[in-house]
Amino acid sequence: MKKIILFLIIGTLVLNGLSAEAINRSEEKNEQYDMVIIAPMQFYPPVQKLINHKINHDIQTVFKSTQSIYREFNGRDDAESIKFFIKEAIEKWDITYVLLMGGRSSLYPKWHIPVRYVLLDDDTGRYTKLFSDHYYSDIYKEGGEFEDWDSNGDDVIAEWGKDQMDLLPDVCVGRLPCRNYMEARVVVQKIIDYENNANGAEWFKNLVLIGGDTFNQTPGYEGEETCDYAAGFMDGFEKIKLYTSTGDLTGPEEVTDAINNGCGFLFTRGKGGQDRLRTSLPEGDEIIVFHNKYVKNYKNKGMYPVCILGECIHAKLDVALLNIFKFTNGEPNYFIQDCIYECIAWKLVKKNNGGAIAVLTNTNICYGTSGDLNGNGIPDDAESFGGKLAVDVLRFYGEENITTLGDIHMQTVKDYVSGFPVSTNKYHCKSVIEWILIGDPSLKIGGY
Ligand SMILES: [Ca+2]
Ligand SMILES: [Ca+2]
Ligand SMILES: [Ca+2]
Repeated sequence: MKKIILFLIIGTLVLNGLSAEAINRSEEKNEQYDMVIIAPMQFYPPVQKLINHKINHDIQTVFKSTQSIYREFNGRDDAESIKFFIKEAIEKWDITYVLLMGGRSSLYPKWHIPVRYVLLDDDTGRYTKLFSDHYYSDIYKEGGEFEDWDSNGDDVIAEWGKDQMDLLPDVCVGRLPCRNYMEARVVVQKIIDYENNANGAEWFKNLVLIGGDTFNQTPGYEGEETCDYAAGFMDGFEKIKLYTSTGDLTGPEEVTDAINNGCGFLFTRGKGGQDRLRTSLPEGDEIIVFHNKYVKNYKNKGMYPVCILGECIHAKLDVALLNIFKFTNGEPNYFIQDCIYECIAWKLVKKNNGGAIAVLTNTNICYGTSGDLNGNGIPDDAESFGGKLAVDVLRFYGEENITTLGDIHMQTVKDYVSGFPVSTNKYHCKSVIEWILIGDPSLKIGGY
């Protein structure tokens, strides 16, 4: 046993040494790249496999280890060092996509790749800060200066009411928040299988829509109305409507069946949860639609949907068992679920031989509305906040024919930032900074 452990340790050391050289060589090779993958050195073998696959499809891709970033760049913290590197990668290599490959490291509240916390209290009485990957996408202020999200220069980054943030994205960012080597291996294999095999497949043409009565206290089935509106952009897709009003959605079983039958997209609008998604039946009883405990039932090998989960907090990536110490120390933003409930978005993407290829969702509490008060025939829920961002994924795919996932995510953000007062209204600001892509931003939707 001792010998095996020794071998593994030595193996890692050798690997680290070799990879660093290989990376330096590959950096010198090209002048231009489409994508950079940022990951800790220990994920290098699956990253290299993904790079080979991407290059086969003419997405010129390069690896940059977090270790080398921290050596070469001198930000105020690790996140800023990574952002300095991304800026250089844009200017030196003209990159379009940044894949952050790394999340929490194991049980510890440490990060393979950190998130940026934003201090914004939305008065919902729950969270006074949230994290955002949009930080890595908003590289420049208007005029081209580096956007540090600390406009008042007090060294407190991203403080609502004090720091003005540009919020216009400059590069497409997606994250695969792998905690370990095994997770990295699984998600890389899923991406390769998907991009090589989804094209022309029957299952891809299925669009699953999941909704019910989001707000019992107001008339109408808000979730279903938003789903119907989103479905209107998807000509040529078979719409599979799992709605509570029709009796087609009564619990998690119908959702499991729909996933196992295969679908290209799965769109939901209901009530959120870190490890679950809920909606209501006509008589008002709440049902669970998704839950971590059902993910093991998804046996859709090779038929992985892009999931648009338009609810709260499905991408709460900062869960770690040892948050328990922060929790007991009275940190206002940690709750017991932040110690024990893995988030559903990552659970779906990292599932081996099943689940999702990517999830677009929110890292914190998001908002919804009801009815059509502005009388334009469009449900108001689909016109602002998380509802609009979710709907716009299908709009940019179905109507604008954008087929690369990161481009779509970036367009939804640009559209939101230009249409709403994100720098003066904290609810609009929060809506856009919490909207995250859990997946490969260069993913070719529907495969090659
Ligand atoms: Ca500041
Ligand atoms: Ca209602
Ligand atoms: Ca309306």
